[in-house]
Amino acid sequence: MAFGSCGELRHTLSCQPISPSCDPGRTLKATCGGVREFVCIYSRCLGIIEKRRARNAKERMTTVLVTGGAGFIGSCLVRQLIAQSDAAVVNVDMLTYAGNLDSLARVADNPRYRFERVDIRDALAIRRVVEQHRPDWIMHLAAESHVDRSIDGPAEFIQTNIVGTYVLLEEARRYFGSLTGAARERFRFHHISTDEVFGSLGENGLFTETTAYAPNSPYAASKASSDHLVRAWGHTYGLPIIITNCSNNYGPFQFPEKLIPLVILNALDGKPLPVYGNGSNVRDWLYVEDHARALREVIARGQLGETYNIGGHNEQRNIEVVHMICDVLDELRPKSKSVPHRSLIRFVTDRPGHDQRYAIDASKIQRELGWQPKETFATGLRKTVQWYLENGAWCERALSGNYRRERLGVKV
Ligand code: TDX
Repeated sequence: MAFGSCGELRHTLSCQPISPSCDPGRTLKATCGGVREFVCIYSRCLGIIEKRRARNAKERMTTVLVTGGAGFIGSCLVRQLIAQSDAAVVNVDMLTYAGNLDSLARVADNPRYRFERVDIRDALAIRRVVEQHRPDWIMHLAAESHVDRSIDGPAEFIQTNIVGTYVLLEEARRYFGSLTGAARERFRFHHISTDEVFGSLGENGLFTETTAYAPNSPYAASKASSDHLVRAWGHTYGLPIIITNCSNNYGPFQFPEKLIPLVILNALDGKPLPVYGNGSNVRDWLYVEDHARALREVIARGQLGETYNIGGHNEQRNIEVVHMICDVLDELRPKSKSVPHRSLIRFVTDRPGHDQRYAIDASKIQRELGWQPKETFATGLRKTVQWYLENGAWCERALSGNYRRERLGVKV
């Protein structure tokens, strides 16, 4: 055997003189003591090289920098990208109270996954990360996201959601300016936002991509501001941006300050289930895996400069959601035969400025990209309850910080 080089890979080639019938494309110059030429007799050789080339090109195309990848939606996106694509993923997360690396345990050892503990407001750190990993796509999910917390302390929301997005946009612009050719063509900055920027609906109507912004809470105002910044960086500087606005997400790994996980965990502990006001507020619930799938469609095939609404076609009153959770728990983990979980429900002081109804018209993403949710609310909710029942350790870790499931955002 001799050792030969065929350009890309080093192969062990069988010593064999070039034969006249040899396909010139497969003729490889190899030396054996510097005197003889050899042909690669491995017919798979070029095929392997081509496959590797294609895979490398594909991987180059899909190096994704995800901000907030240790959060609820971000971690779902990271898990999907690793499990269902060839992309390399760089997770940039500061690990605030809602960030949890346990949510990424199943991808942590994957060679295509990298974690960078960085604050998105730290321009130099972001610059270092971007220059080191040279992403093709930036998917920006890092945000403070709990309305009740934004009522108690809006400053963090201004800092992370507005200033953080500004810093990221500037670093993306700087990096984009250095790109040429195919890398420049490929680059995308995708801002993941919320339907709360549109304000509150009455009994009828749906939020479309052209609905005027009318944010009501400090949280919603901070997300609306960041949407505007992203749009302006696209319009003024030509940064290739896309924005998505999504309805309420639910599913595994959601921090238990939000309605669904809070109600599940309180019910399991026999604690009161707080329903704000009279429980008539409506939300449009989307299973988080469906959302992550939509994000992947949008960044891969969405129109530059466009916004896409993402929703679950699943409008429910809060009290109905709580009833459904109680019913699933009565079946899977009965409290007692005579005392159903519904007996724990308590109507409590309403949230200040509480938006009455959110509902998304998701026809644009369905029409243009063929996306629609797979999960119904009944199937998704059952999976979610089941997950919380089976993942006590994750829940304990999530509740091991300062948060004690206390009521937030009541005082104004
Ligand atoms: O204990 C509760 N009791 C209750 O009745 C909590 C935590 C909430 N609620 C109500 C308030 C809302 O009407 O349930 C509804 C859902 O509340 P949240 O889970 O806090 O979500 P919401 O305020 O609707 O905002 C969510 O959707 C849009 C997310 O938190 C945002 O991050 C997202 O952008």
